[in-house]
Amino acid sequence: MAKTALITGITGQDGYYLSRLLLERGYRVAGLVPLHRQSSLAKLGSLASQIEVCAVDMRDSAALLAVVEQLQPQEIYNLAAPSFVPDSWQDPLGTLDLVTGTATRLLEAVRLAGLNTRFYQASSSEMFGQVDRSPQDENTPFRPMNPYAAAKLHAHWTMVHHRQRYGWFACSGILYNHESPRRPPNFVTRKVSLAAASIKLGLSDRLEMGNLDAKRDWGYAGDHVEAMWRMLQADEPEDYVIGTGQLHSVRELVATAFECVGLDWTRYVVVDPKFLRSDEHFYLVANPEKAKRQLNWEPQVSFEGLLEKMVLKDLERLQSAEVPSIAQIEQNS
Ligand code: G4F
Repeated sequence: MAKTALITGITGQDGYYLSRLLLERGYRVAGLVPLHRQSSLAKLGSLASQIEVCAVDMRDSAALLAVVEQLQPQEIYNLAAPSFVPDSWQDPLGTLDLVTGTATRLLEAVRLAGLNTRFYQASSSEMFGQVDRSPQDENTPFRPMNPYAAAKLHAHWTMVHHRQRYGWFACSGILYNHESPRRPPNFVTRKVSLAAASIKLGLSDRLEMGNLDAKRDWGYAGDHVEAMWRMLQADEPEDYVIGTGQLHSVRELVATAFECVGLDWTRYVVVDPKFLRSDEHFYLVANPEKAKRQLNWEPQVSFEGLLEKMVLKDLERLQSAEVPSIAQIEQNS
């Protein structure tokens, strides 16, 4: 019989790639969607018809328990979270409730339902924060620097405590930045890919950026969801750092994306202080050796390959007027 997987945050970037992977592997896939976000189901495109959607209030423990009891999932992937880090400063408590509250309510639903469900918690490299060593691995101390990171860390420890107390198969994937053409344009990779494509097509003539010296370990979302799945198929429940192990600056990111369309970025990019961050960190880079060794996981898409994928997709979308250009987005914001 097909295994059932329940995914929270199914309409996000990772939800899409993970659903696609699980459907390809013969799973019955169910997704939780917050009551007020049902319109976002359109983001699942052709996958939507193959997914069982459960509309719930993520703050409603009884509703979550009812869904878990009804579906009896073999695997739960808890991906739901507001993921744009600066927003967490506007609503620290709301962030904590959504991130930690959802993880805790789901874990408790599994306990109350008496199931033997394997549980994946989407943790973040942001939890490492102000690091004193690079690269980071599973033994690096956590020093979160913003409400988002603190909330993710709380959720991570809640999962660890449930694993220890109840002997569950629960894992945390500590993921570094992972991107794709499905990334929303407020994140830097998509902002840049959309700008490069918009400028190439004559739809815009400049790009306002934050810190060009900031560095990140950028991987492909499709590769990272493969790691999530492998964690839940392993013999033992363990936590893993997932990233490419390569650090690139925002400046390199911009140069590489503009190169994809044959443009010299220095003619178009200006720094606007409104995009600078006071909680910036510079050296978050993964040591993914444990995942490579124990899960046989290896990223397949390079930094350059990722940006090419994103820029080409944005060119295609702009040409078919499927998305607004970067200039239109700025005008409306
Ligand atoms: O794309 P970003 O906004 O992603 P960030 O903050 O690193 O967070 C992402 O990755 C985390 C780790 O996996 C996740 F936990 C989190 O949920 C999210 O997925 O910014 C990346 C970098 C930052 O250093 C930022 O300061 O790009 C720098 N940057 C420079 N100019 C900019 C800009 N970021 C944005 N969004 N916009 C700019 O104009």
